[in-house]
Amino acid sequence: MLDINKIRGDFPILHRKVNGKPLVYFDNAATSQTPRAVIDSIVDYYSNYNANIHRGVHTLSQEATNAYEGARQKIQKHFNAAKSHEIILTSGTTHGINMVATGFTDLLNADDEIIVSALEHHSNIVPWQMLCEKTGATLKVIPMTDEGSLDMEVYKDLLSEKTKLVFVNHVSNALGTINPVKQIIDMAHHYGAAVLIDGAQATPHIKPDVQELDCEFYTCSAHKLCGPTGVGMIYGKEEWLNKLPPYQGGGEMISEVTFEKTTYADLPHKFEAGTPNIAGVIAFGVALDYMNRIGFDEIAAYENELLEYATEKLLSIEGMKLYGTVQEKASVISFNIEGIHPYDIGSIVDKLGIAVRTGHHCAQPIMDYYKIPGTVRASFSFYNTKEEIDLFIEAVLKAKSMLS
Ligand code: 7TS
Repeated sequence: MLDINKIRGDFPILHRKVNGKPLVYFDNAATSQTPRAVIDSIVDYYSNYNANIHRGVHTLSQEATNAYEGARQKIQKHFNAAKSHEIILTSGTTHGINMVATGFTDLLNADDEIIVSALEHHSNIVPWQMLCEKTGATLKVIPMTDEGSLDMEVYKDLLSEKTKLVFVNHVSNALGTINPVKQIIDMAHHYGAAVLIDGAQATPHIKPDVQELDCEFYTCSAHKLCGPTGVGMIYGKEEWLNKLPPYQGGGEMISEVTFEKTTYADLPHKFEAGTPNIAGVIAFGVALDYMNRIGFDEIAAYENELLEYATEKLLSIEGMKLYGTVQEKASVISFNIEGIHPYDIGSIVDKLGIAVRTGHHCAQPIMDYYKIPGTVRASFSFYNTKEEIDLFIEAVLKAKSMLS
């Protein structure tokens, strides 16, 4: 059992008011809120040991380097990567996907095929379309079903000796569907294809084991799991990170530079050109510590309770249409009320202090499938409560009566 009151006490922002009402924050799939321990770690860094890393003999630089590399080890442990240099620190999921997509430019040819799913965020679609434009390779799409799951029969048929890469999200940001990634990975490996898993939405709810999954790449953003914005990681199997060229050239990623030839640094530095977000990476490690202290099993069980509670209450509203109705779901609810634009609901509930996201959620193909402009999306975290869901339901009913 989680002590929600104690947990809520860790998050300063949860005590503010919005439009004169206590904040109810249900936009966790966009970004999660930040506990005091994470905020303190950033203040501590800039107050006490702000210095550039990996290059100074002086004490501050050594302290900053130790804290930064210590965070990498925490991330390695959290995801159960075999080696710490298989963890590349990035600015977020988008960065990680682009690093791999750009790196594959020289590894694909015009006869090759790569496979995406219909449930992706734009950041796991557009970089691959750009890769196909450059290489002439073909992008194939695993279709979705009405319930918001992937059509695995079609996936089976799409795979062939031509398939070089498969990239899917672990959890859909727009619908909350938890995809059968282990099965997707095993099926791709049967044809020798590499797999990238976009873990941006899974990592706040699930503790993935990259060795057990056996994926080639797994990427996520710190800001969705209680860390700061502008930081993330991509795990890559060592042999694959060695195959890919560096993403950016610059300081830190070299072994030796002359005007005739530059040789690159070993992993992970080959992919970490320039001064990184040092405070952010350290804070990412603190955020993982914080969430692990609470426990991912406990988080998932509690969020599931919130999901079931909210689903039942929402379904009792006349004209309610939920999108994403599979059993295996993270705590994300997407919905519309017949005859009402999602934006109007979002605006009215905001006046009542409640933050939800409205629109296409950067997943336009899903909206096109349902032939809708967007949805209202409420996404819950372990610091939310059933009382907040009651306030939300009241607010939605109020919006409905004002708009219909
Ligand atoms: N992949 C998925 C599945 C996502 O949900 C997001 C962000 C990204 C990638 C990109 O992450 P970033 O940290 O690099 O921006 N999703 C959302 C969302 O659902 N609402 O706002 C951002």
